Amino acid sequence: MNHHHHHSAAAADRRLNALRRHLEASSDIDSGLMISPSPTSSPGSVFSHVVRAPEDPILGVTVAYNKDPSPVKLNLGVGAYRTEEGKPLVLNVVKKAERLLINDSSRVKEYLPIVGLADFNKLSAKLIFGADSPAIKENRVTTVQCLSGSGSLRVAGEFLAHHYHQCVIYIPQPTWGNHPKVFTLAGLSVKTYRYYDPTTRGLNFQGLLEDLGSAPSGAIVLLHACAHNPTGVDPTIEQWEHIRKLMRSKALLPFFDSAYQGFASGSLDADAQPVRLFVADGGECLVAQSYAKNLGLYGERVGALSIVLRSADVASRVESQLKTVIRPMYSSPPIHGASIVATILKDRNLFQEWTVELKAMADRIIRMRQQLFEALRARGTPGDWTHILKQIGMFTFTGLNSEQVAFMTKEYHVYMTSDGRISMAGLNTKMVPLLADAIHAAVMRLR
Ligand code: KET
Repeated sequence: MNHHHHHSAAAADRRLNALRRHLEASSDIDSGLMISPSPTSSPGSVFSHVVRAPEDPILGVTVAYNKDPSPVKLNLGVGAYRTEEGKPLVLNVVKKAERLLINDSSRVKEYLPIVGLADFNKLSAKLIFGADSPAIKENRVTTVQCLSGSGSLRVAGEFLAHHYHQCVIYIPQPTWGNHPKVFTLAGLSVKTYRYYDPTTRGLNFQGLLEDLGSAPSGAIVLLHACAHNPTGVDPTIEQWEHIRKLMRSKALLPFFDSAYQGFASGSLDADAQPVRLFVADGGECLVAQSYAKNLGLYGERVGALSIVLRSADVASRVESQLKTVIRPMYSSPPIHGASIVATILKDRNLFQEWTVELKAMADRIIRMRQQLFEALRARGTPGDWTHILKQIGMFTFTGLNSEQVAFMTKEYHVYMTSDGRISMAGLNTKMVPLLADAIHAAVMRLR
């Protein structure tokens, strides 16, 4: 048995055990939305022992919302942008790009290569690392098209589990609920580092430095590139620089999850600064990019995994191994969404139009923050709600507890995740009073 196979078998073993642990744990997770496991056994089925799994803590909120017959209801669960009219938004540039694609009679539906659309990959790297990035110029970056942000994280996880010397990955506490599941099933061993301080509703910078400082040398560290989910709390650029120095001194491997580029500040370049800081020192890192939010391409499942390496030679060998991860998983990625993105990114005018539409989405979210804050102040809701204004990106981490959330859902038909996170992108002016009433009542009743 060669080294590679031995390593794969160990990873597969870890995956199986992790899956077992996960399934055992999930039968007693209280997501507030869980449908109790049905004891009915259907004799005759080889699957009659299968126990009902709980709904996903985030996507399950939408399932519950859809079932609610109330004419007035509000879904602030999933991070998906809605207009002032409460409707999903297809960006104008996306419609334009799709029209161009349809009218181009030379286009075919052939399989893409395993790594996806070449133009899309090049342009995606440029978008996150910057047009004049030396790493790109020196061919030290490999980029592969993946199934949105989630698929990029999973492909990276599997690659790391097979080819990296350290299988421990540190994720922030708290983080996006899917992170621990994705990485555990990929074969990595998940640990957390302190990130959020509930008492200050800000960054626990000291705790973060201590935890990364005592992480084993070489450990992988998952970082939210901007607009941290669910807390809305990002390090300042000075704090990022501090984190970078610490991580490089301990050879910790940075792995950025970039699901909200442009949604934090409204500027694509500004939101990429933390990533570019780490690339500028010449060191290595990984980046998982999603176009779900910033181009509104949620269901098209379009994203990219980039790995920055020390040399072009290593980059090309790493890419060859990414292909061996992808081919048996889903063979090759879908063509439509990536073609939309490439069409927009390579055309100066379309790109410009995108930045305007993106800024408009970010600005509407900021207006919702102001309106919600004012509405709570007008009601005299007890507590300091300035964090609604201070937090960054799509979400407000309200500080409401799971009982208060359950109360708001039951009495006001306001849906959100049980950790108190609300998607500000799902809010609109008409619904602010309902949300403010619900929060006010929850705080008064269940303090
Ligand atoms: N990373 C982060 C931090 C993230 O919040 C999401 C999605 C993703 C990756 C993956 O998105 P994708 O659609 O695979 O590109 N978050 C929202 C949606 C979800 O949970 O699936 C959310 O937190 O509501």
